[in-house]
Amino acid sequence: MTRIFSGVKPTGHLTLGNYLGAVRQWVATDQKPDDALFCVVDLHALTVEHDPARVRRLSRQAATLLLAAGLDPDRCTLFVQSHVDEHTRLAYLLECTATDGELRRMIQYREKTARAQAAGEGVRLSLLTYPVLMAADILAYGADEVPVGEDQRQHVELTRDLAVRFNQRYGPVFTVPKATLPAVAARVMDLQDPTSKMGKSHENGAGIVYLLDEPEVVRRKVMRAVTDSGEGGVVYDRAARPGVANLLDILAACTGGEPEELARGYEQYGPLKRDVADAVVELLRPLRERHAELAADPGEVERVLRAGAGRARALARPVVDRAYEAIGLLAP
Ligand code: AQP
Repeated sequence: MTRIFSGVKPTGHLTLGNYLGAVRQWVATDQKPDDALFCVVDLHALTVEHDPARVRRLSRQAATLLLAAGLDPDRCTLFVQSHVDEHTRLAYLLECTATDGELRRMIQYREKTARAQAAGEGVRLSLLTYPVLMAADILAYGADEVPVGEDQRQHVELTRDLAVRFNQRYGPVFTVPKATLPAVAARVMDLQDPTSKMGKSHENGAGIVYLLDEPEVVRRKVMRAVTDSGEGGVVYDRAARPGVANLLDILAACTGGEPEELARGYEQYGPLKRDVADAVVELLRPLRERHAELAADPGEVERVLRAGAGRARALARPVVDRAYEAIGLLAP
C-alpha cells in the first residue's frame, strides 16, 4: 500500500491554487486512515510575521475546508501538526543532517526573505529551517508519495536528499518519498499578475480566488483577469501569454479537457473568461455548501482532529524513535 502525506499552511484563506494543485489530489486518493495523512501545518505559519488569533482561526478553517472538500475522516487521518510532537523531535535530527548552503538555495526562502525585508521585518531563523521541518513531517510517517503543487517540488527534493543521506550515514530508517503533481494546474497563477503564483498570503486578493469567495466575487475576479493584447485569437502559450494560459489551465482542471485543445474553441477572451468563471463557481459550490454545514458544528471538526492526532502520533513515534537510536542517542 502506498502511504501518502501532505499538508497545508494556515497563512491565509485557502485558494483555488491550493485546491487544484494539492487538495483535489488528496481527495481523489483511495483513502485508508493509516495510509493517507493530511495535516494543517500550523508550525510553518509561524515562520513569518503572524497574528496568533488569526493563525488559530485559519487552522480551524483549513481543517473544516479540507473536510468540506471531501476528505473523509474514516478513510484518512486529518490532524494538526503542532498536536504531534514527533514532527519537531525529528526536525532537530534532520537539522543535524542538512547543510546551511542547501537551505539557503530554497526558492521560497529567497522569495520570502525578500518580502520580509521589503516590509522592514526581520527574517526569522525558522524561515530558513522550515523545509527541514517539512522533511520531518513527511519522513516521520514513512510516506511514499507527497501530492503537492509545483512550488513544493524543491522541498520534497530536499526531503529525499536528507532521507538518503541519513540512511547512508546511520542506517535504513526512512522511506525516500517522491512528489506527485497534478497533470494540469500544478502552478495556478495570480489572475492579476500571471507571472507569479496564486499565493494565499499575498497582500492583494484581487487576483486570488479563495475557496470561500461568493460566486459573484469569483466571477468578478475571473472577468477582470489580466490577459494580453489578444492579437491572433486565443492560443495556449505559457511563456508569451501567461494570463490566457492560466485561464485555460484552470478551465482544463475544472472540466477535464486539455488546455491546448480548449483554446481552439475560443476566438475571444470574453467567452473564455465567462466559461472559466462558470466552471470555477460550479466546482466550488458543493465545497462552500458543505463548509457552511460543518462550520455550524465546530465540535465535530475538533473531534476529527483529536482522533487524527492520536493516530498520527502512533504512526510517527516508532519511526522517530528509530531515528534517535540510529543517530547515536541513548534510549530513555
Ligand atoms: N498557486 C498554486 N498552484 C498550485 N498549487 C499550489 N499550492 C499552493 N499554491 C498553489 C499547493 O497547495 C499546497 C498547500 O500549500 P501551502 O499551504 O503549503 O502553501 P504554499 O505552497 O507556500 O503556497 P501558498 O498557498 O501560496 O501560501 P503562502 O502564500 O503562505 O506561501 C501545496 O502542495 C502547494 O504546492
